[in-house]
Amino acid sequence: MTDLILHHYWPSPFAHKVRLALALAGTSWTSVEIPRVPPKPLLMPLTANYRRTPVMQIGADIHCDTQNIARALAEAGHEDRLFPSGSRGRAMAISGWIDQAIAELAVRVVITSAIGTAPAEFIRDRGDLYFGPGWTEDGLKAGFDGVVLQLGAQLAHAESMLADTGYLDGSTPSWPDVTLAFVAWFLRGRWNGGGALLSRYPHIEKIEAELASDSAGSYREMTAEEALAVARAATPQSPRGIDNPACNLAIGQRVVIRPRGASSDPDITGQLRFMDMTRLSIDHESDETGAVAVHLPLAGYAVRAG
Ligand SMILES: N[C@@H](CCC(=O)N[C@@H](CS)C(=O)NCC(=O)O)C(=O)O
Repeated sequence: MTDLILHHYWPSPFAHKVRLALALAGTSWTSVEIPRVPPKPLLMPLTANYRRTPVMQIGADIHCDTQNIARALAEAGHEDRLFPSGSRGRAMAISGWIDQAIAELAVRVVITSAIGTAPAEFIRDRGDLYFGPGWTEDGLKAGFDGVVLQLGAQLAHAESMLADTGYLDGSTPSWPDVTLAFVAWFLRGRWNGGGALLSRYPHIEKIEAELASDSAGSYREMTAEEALAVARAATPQSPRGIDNPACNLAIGQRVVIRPRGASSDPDITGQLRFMDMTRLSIDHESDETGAVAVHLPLAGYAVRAG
């Protein structure tokens, strides 16, 4: 099978989500380390300017966003391990809720608690990315206690969902549990109040511990230059076409894509290649990569003619 090349950095929580999924899938993978803040000159030629972490490369097919990466892993033969209950839709919905409702608050807590210790450039970059225009360090600090209360409430909902089987979807670990486990890993590792908060949620801690047991899985390292050469030597294998009645765009049309909401993310641009009900793909070309296909989820991203 073609290599699963993960472009990531080890402290990245969303990358950890995918590392846990790779371990759950029991598959080997290839690690390319990328910078924590831009510039990312050896990544962004591959992604048509998507700057976030992680990115999964399969030859000349470039998968952005963890929800879309989970789908790519399922399509690469790991459906049974990631979505054992048979309902990928339900699993994606639960995972999406955890990303939006819990991870978002966890990021706010961790970044706020890092003010004064993390490099100012890092705080500025993440503030512009996550908190919208006009955010301030003082505003984050003033809201901190209230955010911790909200986070605790959302974790309590997740904890109660685990009461029956110990897992979020069925009776074995799956993609939604991976999502909860990455948030727990992030809170525990990066906020000194994380351990105390999590100790209120024994079912969540159990999932965290179970999935962490082999969290790096089996991987080898590759340089970013080698990964670009892999893309150059390959051609995209993903399909073309539109299978979405709400799509008013045509194949080959130039499109602009942005994460929903106000953020400093750069525009992602390319020619529309594919759209079904949950995925959007564009064709993109650069000297470094040749022709690649870049894939994103529709949920959470705004696309328009460009
Ligand atoms: N919705 C995205 C969120 C990814 C995300 O925000 N990742 C963080 C790192 S954990 C990020 O990109 N930070 C800025 C960067 O790495 O440049 C996903 O599920 O992949």
